[in-house]
Amino acid sequence: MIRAFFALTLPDEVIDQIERLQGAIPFGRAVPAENLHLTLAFLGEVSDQTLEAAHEAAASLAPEPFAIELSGLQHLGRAPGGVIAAGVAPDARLEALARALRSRLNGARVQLPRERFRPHVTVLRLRPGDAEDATLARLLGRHATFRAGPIPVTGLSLFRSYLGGETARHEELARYAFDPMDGRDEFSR
Ligand code: 2AM
Repeated sequence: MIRAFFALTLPDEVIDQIERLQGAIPFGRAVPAENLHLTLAFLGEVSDQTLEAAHEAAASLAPEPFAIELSGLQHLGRAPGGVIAAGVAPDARLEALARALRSRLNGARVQLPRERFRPHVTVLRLRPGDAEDATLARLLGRHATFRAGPIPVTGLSLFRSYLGGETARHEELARYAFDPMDGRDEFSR
């Protein structure tokens, strides 16, 4: 089985801005630069066959390129302790892209966890007890004006995630460029 997800990648300038932000937060484990991404759809553990169906579904998307911006910080609670994530300035085109991808995946019978799309870029992971509620609230307040971008959305990527060790390793399996001039990379694994 293959653990996989679709995500947007970030330009170097935005990664630099996030690294500066990570440096200013005195707790939590910073997500390494090469792992920073914006998840559009998490597939979970899937078979080769399902991954192929997901690939076909994503390859059929052809929206116009657009750009988004990161805005503010949030505390999101999936894992114990939760994560600190940069939020995304509301953008209807991003919502539409995530909806279109999810709907094509559904159409291809690729099951997704029933999670609402909440665009964010995870920047730090916390362990329970890393920071008290009041400390977290102060941190989010202090960085409410955090902005980074623009992030050109000219394509999306399919990643494989290898767990184990302190941090997961992500491998880009395919890139789907929206601009026909960019060409499309072949799906390889
Ligand atoms: P996130 O931390 O930015 O939310 C690979 O596991 C990636 O898929 C993670 O970096 C995570 O991105 C995203 N993801 C979304 N839903 C998930 C879930 N239910 N479980 C694990 N990862 C999920």
